[in-house]
Amino acid sequence: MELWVTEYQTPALGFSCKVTQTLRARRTRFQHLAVVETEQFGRMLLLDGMVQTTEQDEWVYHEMISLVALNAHPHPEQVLIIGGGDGGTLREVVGHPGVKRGVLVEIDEEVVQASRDFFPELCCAFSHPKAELIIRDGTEYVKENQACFDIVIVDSTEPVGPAVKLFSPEFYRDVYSSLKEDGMLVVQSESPFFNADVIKMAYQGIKQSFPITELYLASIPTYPSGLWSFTIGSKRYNPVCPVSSHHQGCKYYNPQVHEAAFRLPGFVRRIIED
Ligand code: AG3
Repeated sequence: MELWVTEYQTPALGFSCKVTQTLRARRTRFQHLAVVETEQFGRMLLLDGMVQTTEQDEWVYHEMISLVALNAHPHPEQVLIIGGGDGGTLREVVGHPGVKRGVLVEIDEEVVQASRDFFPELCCAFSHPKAELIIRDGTEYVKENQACFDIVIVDSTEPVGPAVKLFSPEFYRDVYSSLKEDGMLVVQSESPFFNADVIKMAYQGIKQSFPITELYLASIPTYPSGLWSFTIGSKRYNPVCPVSSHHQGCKYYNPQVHEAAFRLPGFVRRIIED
């Protein structure tokens, strides 16, 4: 019998992968978690039926959510990641030579456990000497930690379930306060084809607190529409800048991609300009 897993990316569109093995499928305290082995993309982590990461294309997202800000900031020493319990973003952060400490605050420890059990390429980050793992609600953590981070990365799920708060102007204000005076925030802000409302919400919310707000894009085959966006809020440094960057070992990110990622097609520009 053939088994397929389908993410309903819109009410009228499904993205399906052939499954060779179901490795975990259970409800955690916060969400439904599944890990399946797919023929096309290797192991895949899904939360509430939405693809979070796969062995075959995780590097695009994890490089692009981390390295743009890490290379635009002149001294990215203290970095906080909210969400990202699979460890992929943490791996990029602690692998950056300028970083002294990468703190990951994840609400659902079962995501971390799934990564430890099934994604060796991601969970290797947890044992890195610069890494610190905290199981907690990130919104509380940022309120209690003022003016101490150079970069905050929000590696959240979609704005449903535990992640709703992570897309609010109040949360962006708290992140602003948790950053040093020249700090930067990066969030994953969904697909311009299917989630223009989320992009608008993130962009406008960040703009209320940060003097510099910029959107950039990357191509991720397993996410809805394949075209994904990230939004940066910056207190001082303009991320749209030439970088002589750290990119050894990268498969997607390099200095040219850094500059190109901020060049937006007309329909994307209009989402943030309206
Ligand atoms: N977090 C963003 C995943 C969003 C995917 N959305 C979807 N499949 N509808 C990924 C976490 C990886 N560290």
